[in-house]
Amino acid sequence: MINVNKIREDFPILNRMINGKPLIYFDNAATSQTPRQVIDVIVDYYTNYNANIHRGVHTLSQEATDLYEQARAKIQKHFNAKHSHEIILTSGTTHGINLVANGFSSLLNSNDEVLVSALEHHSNIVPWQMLCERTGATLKVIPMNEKGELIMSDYNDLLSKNTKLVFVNHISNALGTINPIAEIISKAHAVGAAVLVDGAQSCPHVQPDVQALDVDFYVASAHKMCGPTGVGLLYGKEEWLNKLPPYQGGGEMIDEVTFEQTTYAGLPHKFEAGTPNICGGIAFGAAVDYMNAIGFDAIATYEHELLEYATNALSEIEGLRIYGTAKEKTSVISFNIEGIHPYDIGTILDKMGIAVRTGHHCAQPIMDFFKIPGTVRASFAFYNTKAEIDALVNGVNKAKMMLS
Ligand code: C6P
Repeated sequence: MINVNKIREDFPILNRMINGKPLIYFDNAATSQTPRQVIDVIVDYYTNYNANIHRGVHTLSQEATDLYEQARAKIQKHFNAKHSHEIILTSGTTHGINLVANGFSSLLNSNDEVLVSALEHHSNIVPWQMLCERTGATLKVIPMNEKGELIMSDYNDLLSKNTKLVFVNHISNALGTINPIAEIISKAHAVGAAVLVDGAQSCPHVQPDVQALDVDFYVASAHKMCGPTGVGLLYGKEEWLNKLPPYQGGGEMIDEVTFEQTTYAGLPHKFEAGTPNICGGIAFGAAVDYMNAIGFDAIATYEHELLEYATNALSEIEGLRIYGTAKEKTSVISFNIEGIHPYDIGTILDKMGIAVRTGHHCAQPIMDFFKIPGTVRASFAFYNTKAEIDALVNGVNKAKMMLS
């Protein structure tokens, strides 16, 4: 059970006033807020042991290295990866996807096909389009229906012996749809294709088990799960990570360098060129601890309650249409009011202290599907309350009155 009042005490930012009103933060799908427990770890790092890692014999460097590697081990445990070296610490989801897409440049040719879902964020479209340009491979799209659910019969038809890769998000950022990734993965494997799952939006809500899913690559960002920006993870099965060439060259990713030739370090360092986001990595570990202490079952149950409550209340507003009505859905509501631009609603809500995202949410193909320029998106986290949702509904009603 979530004790929301107690949890809210962990988030100093929730005491802020915006335009003279208490902040109501409903832009959690863009980035989540940071609890004191994680902020303290960041302050402690820069106050007490800021140093470069894997390089120094001195105490500070060793302390920082130990804590960074402990964070990697926590993340490994959280995602149930078999080995800690299967966890590559990246700068975020986008970095992880680009790393894999770049690696596949030498593994694909013009007879190959790659499948992307219609529900993707631009981060899980553009790197693959660039890969197809480099290799001549063909990009095909798994379509969705009006509810924002992938059409699985079409997916079955698209799969063939030419399919080499499938990339799909676990949860859609624009609509909140939870995709049937276990089924997507097993069907892709049946034709010999590898699967990358974009977990940017799932990791704040569920605890993925990468071994149970048998997924080949799984990527996420710490800043969506109570951690800092600029850090994330790429999980890759050991055999895949060994097959892919390094993404960037530089310090740390080498075994030996001469002017004639360089040999590369083993995993995970082969993919971690340069000084990493050390403080961010350690704070990511603290964020994982924080969320686990609350518990993902409790988080999912509570957020589902918020989703139902908000869906029912918003649906009462005449002229309001919710986009994304999938049966399996997380706590994201995208909506528009007939005849009113989403940006105008977002601006008026901000005057009331309510933070939502407006626009295409970096998912323009989804907006094109619905033939709209964008939506208002309210995304809820475990520290939000029903009283805040009441204020949102009130705010939307007022905005509607002012703009109609
Ligand atoms: N979506 C949103 O408001 P980065 O920026 O690398 O941390 O995450 C990119 C990304 C990739 N996939 C999905 C499904 C995402 O939702 C995001 C980030 C934010 O919806 C910011 S655009």
